[in-house]
Amino acid sequence: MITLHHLNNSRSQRILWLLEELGLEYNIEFYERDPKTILAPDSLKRVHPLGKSPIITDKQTSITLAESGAIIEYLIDTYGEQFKAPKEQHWNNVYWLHFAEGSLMPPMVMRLVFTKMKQSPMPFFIKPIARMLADKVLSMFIDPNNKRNLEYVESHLSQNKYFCGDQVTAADFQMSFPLEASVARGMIREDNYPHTYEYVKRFQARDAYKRGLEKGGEYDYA
Ligand SMILES: N[C@@H](CCC(=O)N[C@@H](CS)C(=O)NCC(=O)O)C(=O)O
Repeated sequence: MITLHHLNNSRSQRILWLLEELGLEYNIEFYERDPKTILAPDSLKRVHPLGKSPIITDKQTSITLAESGAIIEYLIDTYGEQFKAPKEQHWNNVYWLHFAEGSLMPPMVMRLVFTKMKQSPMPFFIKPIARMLADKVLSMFIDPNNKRNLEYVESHLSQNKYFCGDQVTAADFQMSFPLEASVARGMIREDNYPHTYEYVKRFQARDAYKRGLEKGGEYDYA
């Protein structure tokens, strides 16, 4: 039996969607973020030393695995023949699978951190300096990188229904989180990235995705 260690409002939603697509029997262990720090509870460190979600354990193969990309590869490799990319799409699938956490997520997380920094409480005489520094990093580095990444995704999705053509593959599960989070935050809209926006609506309309959403509880990005 597979157990998914699931944190509210997290990348773990990707795995729920995949588990539902695979039609596997599984348990969910729920973990709640600390409302102040938004960090995961320490109990997650008992499952894996880094204490980040998602993590799966699979009794059948005695494996405990973290990193959503690795989990997606494991599940598809072990149980999901139907989601394996066709041979000619293999490297395309590998590329987008890595792009999600390797290139797309970092400047998105930085945007969140620097935007939060501007709003956090601090002595009044530091506020203008902190704000100026944050704005400079945002405008010089973070925003241009996010824009370039999203334009690249948009151009790919203007020609492809899913990341590897007509078929859902590992790349789609992995790309779903940063893209739907960007829709929820207003970075991706119908008027600026129409194909990416449509793509997000397309996978969110799948029955398995909806079932995963129902089972996972609190998730602000759908
Ligand atoms: N690259 C990892 C990132 C894992 C990660 O940072 N998970 C976040 C949730 S989206 C987490 O557990 N945050 C809580 C914490 O850092 O305490 C993956 O793709 O699984």
